[in-house]
Amino acid sequence: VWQKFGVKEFGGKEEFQQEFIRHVETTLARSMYNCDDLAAYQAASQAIRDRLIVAWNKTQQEHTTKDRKRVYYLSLEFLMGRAMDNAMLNAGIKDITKSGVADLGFKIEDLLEQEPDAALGNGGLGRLAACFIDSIASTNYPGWGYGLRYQYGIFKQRIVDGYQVESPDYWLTFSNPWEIPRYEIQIDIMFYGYTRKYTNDDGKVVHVWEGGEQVQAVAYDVPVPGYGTETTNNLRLWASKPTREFDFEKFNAGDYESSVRESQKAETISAVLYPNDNFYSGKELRLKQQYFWVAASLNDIVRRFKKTHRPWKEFPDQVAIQLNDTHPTLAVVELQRILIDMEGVEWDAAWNIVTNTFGYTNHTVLPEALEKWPVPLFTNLLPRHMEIIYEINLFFLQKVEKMFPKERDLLARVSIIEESTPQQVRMAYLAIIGSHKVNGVAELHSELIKTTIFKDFVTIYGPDKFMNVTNGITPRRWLHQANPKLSDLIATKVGSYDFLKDLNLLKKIEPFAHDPKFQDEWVTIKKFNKARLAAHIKQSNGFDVNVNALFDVQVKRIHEYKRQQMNVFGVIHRYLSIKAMTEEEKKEATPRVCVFGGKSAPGYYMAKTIIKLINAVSEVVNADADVGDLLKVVFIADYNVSKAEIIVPASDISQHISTAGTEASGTSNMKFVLNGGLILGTVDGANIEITREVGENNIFLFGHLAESVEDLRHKHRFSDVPLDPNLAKVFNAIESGTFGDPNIYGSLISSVTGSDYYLVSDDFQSYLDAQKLVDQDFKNKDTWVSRSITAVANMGFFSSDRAIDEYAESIWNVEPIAME
Ligand code: 26V
Repeated sequence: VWQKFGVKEFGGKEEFQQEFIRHVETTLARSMYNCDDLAAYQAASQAIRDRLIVAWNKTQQEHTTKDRKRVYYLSLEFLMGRAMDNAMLNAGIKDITKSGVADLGFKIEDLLEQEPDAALGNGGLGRLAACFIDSIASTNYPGWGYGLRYQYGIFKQRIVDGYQVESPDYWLTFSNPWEIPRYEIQIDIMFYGYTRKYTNDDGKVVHVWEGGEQVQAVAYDVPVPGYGTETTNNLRLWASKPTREFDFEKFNAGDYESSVRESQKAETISAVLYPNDNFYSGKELRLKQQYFWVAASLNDIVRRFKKTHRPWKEFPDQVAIQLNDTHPTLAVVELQRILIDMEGVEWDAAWNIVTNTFGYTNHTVLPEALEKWPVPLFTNLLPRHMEIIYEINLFFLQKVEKMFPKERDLLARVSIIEESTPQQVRMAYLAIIGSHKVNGVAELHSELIKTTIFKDFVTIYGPDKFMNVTNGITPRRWLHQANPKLSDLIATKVGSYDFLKDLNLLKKIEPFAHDPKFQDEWVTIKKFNKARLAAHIKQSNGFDVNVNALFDVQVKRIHEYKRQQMNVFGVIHRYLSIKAMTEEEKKEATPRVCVFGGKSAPGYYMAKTIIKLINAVSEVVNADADVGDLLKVVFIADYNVSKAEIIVPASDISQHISTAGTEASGTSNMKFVLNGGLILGTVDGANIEITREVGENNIFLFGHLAESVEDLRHKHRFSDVPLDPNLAKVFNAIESGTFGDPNIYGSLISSVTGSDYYLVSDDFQSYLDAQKLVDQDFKNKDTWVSRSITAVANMGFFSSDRAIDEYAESIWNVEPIAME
């Protein structure tokens, strides 16, 4: 089946083997007698890479010749995971590679294990970017990703004495076969310095920016092969290097050491990914990263446009740029600067070009995640950009004043500059003003941004500028790669693997939801995947879990708004209930394995305390002979993309239990359901649309709705709200030392007994009720499996291919290019 759309340039198995051996002997300078799994992985990936490069070249040539509009996805994060399996699948060469290495004495699974994750992202936002570029290639859009080539990805997590301990993720130790360094593409980037203006011979005022520090951006290209298509797009990642003539003066003055030290500083710009998820901290190096990456990318895009010799006004007909959150918002200012300062375009004409080029995607309403840069820091680092921002703001506020002459407060509210001490640049406002479309990532979220954080902008621009594009996931990685057996079973009913390109074809399995044979096969696959996870748990955590138990999973970044604390309080409640059961009652109870995983931002005390509590509970519960198989608690360390590929297919239930209105979309919710797990969740983010698609009988919803959240918070602030009685019992157990030193958990408990900002107590009873229903329903195996099948059958909407089509149609105005 795969061979059908294999990359044409890739010959058969023998050719692959020849290439493999050649790479072992020449590229790696090893012999076949001295080739371990790591070397074999490297040789195999070199052989695959060669093919990708051929397809890549062909695609780029085709796109250049056809000269149609391209889309550029600017994201500071691309959480790609491993590349090899994906490259084989998308290029249609998995079978020949597999049997090719098998003949030579290697197991393909062992080779795949050798690859480190490309973990250049924190969580949902970064993984979404990875799914999106897969879909852009798979649906034949001419599109590039632009990001940073961090030397250190998201830190590695170990659990020591129950606590998270971070260590650096230096992922480039053995070089990276999936990137092509482009040493010839070097772009000078300026920082600091000062601005001047003068009047030129034509009487025009010209602005110049004399930078104080210069670094160089070097391009690294990562081919992005589409699935079942010849299209291979590009992900261009920038690395910072010292400029050629770094600090010549010092060098010549004989101060060699400090000269080298200075030059090394340049490399720190792209050295490390900031490990915060949904939290902003105004570090200068972070702003430097943003400008470095934005300036390099725009320079590249503009250079490509200029080669076509079109007039500037056609720029938006050739170029669409999507801003993944506010992190690349400086691109708005940089493009305006290029046009007016470097290219001599008039302000208004330039601004038209800019606003027609950009689209902005918002990914969070959490106030602590919104970027605001202090004006003094900004002015020092990017003096000319600050001037341009003032100008943009002035024109914008003049327009608003004209439209709403009597509303003085409005001007202060929507100004890009917040009048605090010090003043702050509100990046989201700048992104809105500089874009022609603004979108949220799920229906509820897109409504919320219109009625809360961006309300005034809806008044000013009207509602059409604001829209929704619900997130999606790539079925290639999240179904076929992660769960090949389920994909194969589905293919027997769909009649082909076409559902991997048109996910709505999943509908064809719905008639088999009650078919006993199909159900049996479905259950067998789920068991297999649970056994695979159980083996992983045995290896990493050292104990056995019962594969017949209900696997209940919550894996995601640890954050109070995602409410892992509510989950672990629920686990404690379950533990206390089991302790109080008679032997008869125990026989009736549903055994559970509660799986947790996720990283806390290194400086997030409360999230770290939650991790400690989960591990403390795990230790006590798992060692308690009274409990036996009825409850096991597992914290899987270092949750990442490749672990998700093992964990996601193994869930019976997964939890997506954020306080209503706080999780913009969530995307792992989609992954779990696509793999036959059901959701226990709140009425939040994409859970709402998942419910609509799969039917409310096939999801366990609970908790207060977003519209009640404000009132509830108000009540907590201004009156004594009694603590939920079951939660009180849980807190008593913690405070009496059941899980070790209770002092450790003091602040966690008082965050709930106090203002309970995330409404843990308010939702707790409803949560327990939903959990009880899950326990009961899981006993009825027939209905459970038919619900699982029905849910999967209705997940077509959540393909990232659909999301990309929506962006292409309503924001980018780009069309697919068929390869000839
Ligand atoms: C990210 C970062 C990264 C490090 C430095 C500071 C900082 C500040 C803010 C943010 C914003 C992160 C927003 C985010 O990750 N949102 C998630 O986006 C997912 C994809 O749309 C969505 O599924 C999740 O619900 C949402 O939380």
